[in-house]
Amino acid sequence: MHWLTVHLILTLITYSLSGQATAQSRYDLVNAAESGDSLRGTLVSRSTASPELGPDLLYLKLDAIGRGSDTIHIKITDPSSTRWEVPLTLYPSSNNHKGGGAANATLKLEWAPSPFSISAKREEEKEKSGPPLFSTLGHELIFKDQYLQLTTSVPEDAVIYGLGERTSSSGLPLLRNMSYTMWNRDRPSLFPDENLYGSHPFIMIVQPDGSTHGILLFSSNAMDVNVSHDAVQYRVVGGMLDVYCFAGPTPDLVMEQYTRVIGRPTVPPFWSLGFHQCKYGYKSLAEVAAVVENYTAAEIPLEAIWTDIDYMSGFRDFTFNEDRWPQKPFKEWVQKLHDSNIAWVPIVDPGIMVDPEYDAYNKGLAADIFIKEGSGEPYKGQVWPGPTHWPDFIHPDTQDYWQQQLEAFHDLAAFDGLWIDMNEASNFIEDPIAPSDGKRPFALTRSTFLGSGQYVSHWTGDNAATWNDLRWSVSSILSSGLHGIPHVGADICGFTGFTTEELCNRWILLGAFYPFARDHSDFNWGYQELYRWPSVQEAGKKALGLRYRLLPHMYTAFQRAHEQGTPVARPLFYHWPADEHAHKAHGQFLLGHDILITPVLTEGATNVTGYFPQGVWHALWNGSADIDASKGGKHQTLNTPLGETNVHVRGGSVLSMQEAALTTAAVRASPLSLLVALPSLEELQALEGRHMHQAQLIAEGSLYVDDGVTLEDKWHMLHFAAYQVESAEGISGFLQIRGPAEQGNRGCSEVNHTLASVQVRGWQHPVSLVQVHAHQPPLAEHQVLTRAVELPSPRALQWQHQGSDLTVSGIDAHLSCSSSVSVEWGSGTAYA
Ligand code: MIG
Repeated sequence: MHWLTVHLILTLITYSLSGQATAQSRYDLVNAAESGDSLRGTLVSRSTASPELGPDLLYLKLDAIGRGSDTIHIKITDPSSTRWEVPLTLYPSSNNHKGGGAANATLKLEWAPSPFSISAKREEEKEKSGPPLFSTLGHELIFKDQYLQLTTSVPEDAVIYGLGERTSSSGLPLLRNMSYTMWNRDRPSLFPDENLYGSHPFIMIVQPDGSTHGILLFSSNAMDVNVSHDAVQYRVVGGMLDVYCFAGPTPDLVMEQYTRVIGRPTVPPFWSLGFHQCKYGYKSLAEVAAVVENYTAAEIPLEAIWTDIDYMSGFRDFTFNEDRWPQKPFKEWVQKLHDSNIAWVPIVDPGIMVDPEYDAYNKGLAADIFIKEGSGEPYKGQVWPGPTHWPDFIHPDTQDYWQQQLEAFHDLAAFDGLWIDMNEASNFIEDPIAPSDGKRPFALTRSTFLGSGQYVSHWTGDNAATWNDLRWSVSSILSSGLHGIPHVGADICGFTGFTTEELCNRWILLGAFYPFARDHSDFNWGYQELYRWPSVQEAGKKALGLRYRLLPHMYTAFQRAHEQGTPVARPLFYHWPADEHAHKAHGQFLLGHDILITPVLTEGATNVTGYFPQGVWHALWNGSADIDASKGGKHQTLNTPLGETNVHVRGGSVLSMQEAALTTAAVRASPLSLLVALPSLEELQALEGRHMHQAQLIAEGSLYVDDGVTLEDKWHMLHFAAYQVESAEGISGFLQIRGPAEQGNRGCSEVNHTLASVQVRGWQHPVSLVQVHAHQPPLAEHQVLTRAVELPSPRALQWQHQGSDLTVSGIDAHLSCSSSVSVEWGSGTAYA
């Protein structure tokens, strides 16, 4: 019987069994051997389950390793035959359970031999009475050739996230009593609540007290995951049971543990954080060149122009249609784009046309890298070009073949990145481009799987130009981040269908803060470049202007994603897991830890109600209101007319900003300004009267610095810390800038910033003196600075104190890797 038929029948027969507390494992554990961090043994079948699905495997091998660490890895497989396993070559070799910092919880295993069950619990004393994080106790375990079933209990009152990729119409949390299918397919993302282009069998489970853990089923087989009121049941059609349990106990630590297994996200090249314009259906080189000119004329930032399959000759990869996209003029045009720091990104589909006149086809046949039928002939399918073969991207020779094709194509026109579409048939993308100058690759992919974030950026596929799709895009991008693919965006203004001026206006106000920001539309529908409507042009300028100012902050968040797996766009619960309202803030997200985006997502609306977790939120968007939620998280309605949105910065943070510009190259060349967003007055007052002359930390932040393009391991992190100090003369504050907090294996980056200004938001004390000091060598933290040396040119220094905003400009301090600079303000002096 075909597996699909089996699967369907099974769904009908066994659905009613799911979550039954009385069910038991059909296996006994024999020859159990515990040693060190592992438990190993043999599972022996006791009785038959669902015989209509085929015979049970009588003997299984159990390996459970990692007790005493933050990650337990349980693998159950057939010892007597080779079964499908996700190719481990695609994952970090450190793919193991070891590691983790002191904050990580650790796990212990509990198990019963007959009937066999296995559970993982945190070792900490206070966890004793709590529910296990993973437990098969009381659940059936079934292992047949084409049907594997594993169930774990989950707390009834927990919120569960994960199981992408789908467009969720109900927000980010998973619903209970729902079946989630994992099976990659070319299904437009405008259809909500269905499985789409990617599969990520990972869940994050957050209990009411905020304690968080994760479970990963490391399998690429088709499966249903049934989430019931008290259990999560995996029904898989092949492979093996390969489960990881991550102890957390915070969302951040779960991400660290999870991405240690599947691989950490790559840091995208800096330029790729700029704004991208794309369309399926651009008719010619002349048309696409005019689009770029119109952007320039409208003074809207444009970082990259994309071309869809339109440019190809008969949809053959690596070719140009000579009538309307002649290669020579195209190549020259790309050169001109590069002269203005604009990138070109073409689509390259994975399918190769079957055409004996076509070089890529002949070379592919000769290299013997196409996916084959059982008969040994290359598998022939049908996509854009007509008859098509697909390279087997995990074949050892495919990398060379693809690389050669891309190099030849790069000679035809120097692309800066690649766009990979229609790749659901093959989940795995090996290092997708390695341009000849060996720079950091940029590739955007539609299909994804566990660990794709190591290599690629992602867009959410074919959404529609509707208000629902605008709203749904928030949880789609957040979900991608939780699956380790932080560089993600949805097609701005909507792909399918005619967008409207109002929708496109609202969409750029949201999309400007997607980690990946691209406007893209479908062939049959109208044009939706931002300059097409004056109001959208204005909204685009303002929103992208703020995005570009925030690029150093966003880029720093990408480095953190790379180091620790932390998403760039984060759901509110990520930092407030014990706040039930944070779990329901479906229309908002954080960029990094410190920036909160609250867009209008409803047609005709001119205000929006957002949730503001405990703290003070300083408005960063000009015209938006500051929010004081220092007494507890609160909902607040914000007046937000068309053309406006809400962006807030968290009190307690130091934000790095550069100047708005039309290209990211110009942003990188602009001076740095730091925004010191202070906590509430009450919090600051609570620090007063403690110790005279003792500096109290009031805000913190960091900045990642590298050249933005190469793969060289030369980078550093600057650290910013603002303090408040009390002396007999009054209260003063200072911001200390120090590097390197961390640096690359090959040392610091040679890139230096020039600090132009510091803005302090929320300073309520009088200011009569502002000074800037350079220190050498760096001084110890939490100490009042003493050996201050004035900077050579303090004459340009200016400051203004209005309300509680203090702006210090004209600083002109050079920030290299080893700099130590401080900016001091107040009525007394912090420097004794
Ligand atoms: O069958 O290349 O999702 O972004 O414009 C459609 C044409 C193929 C689907 C992608 C879309 C792209 C389109 N592609």
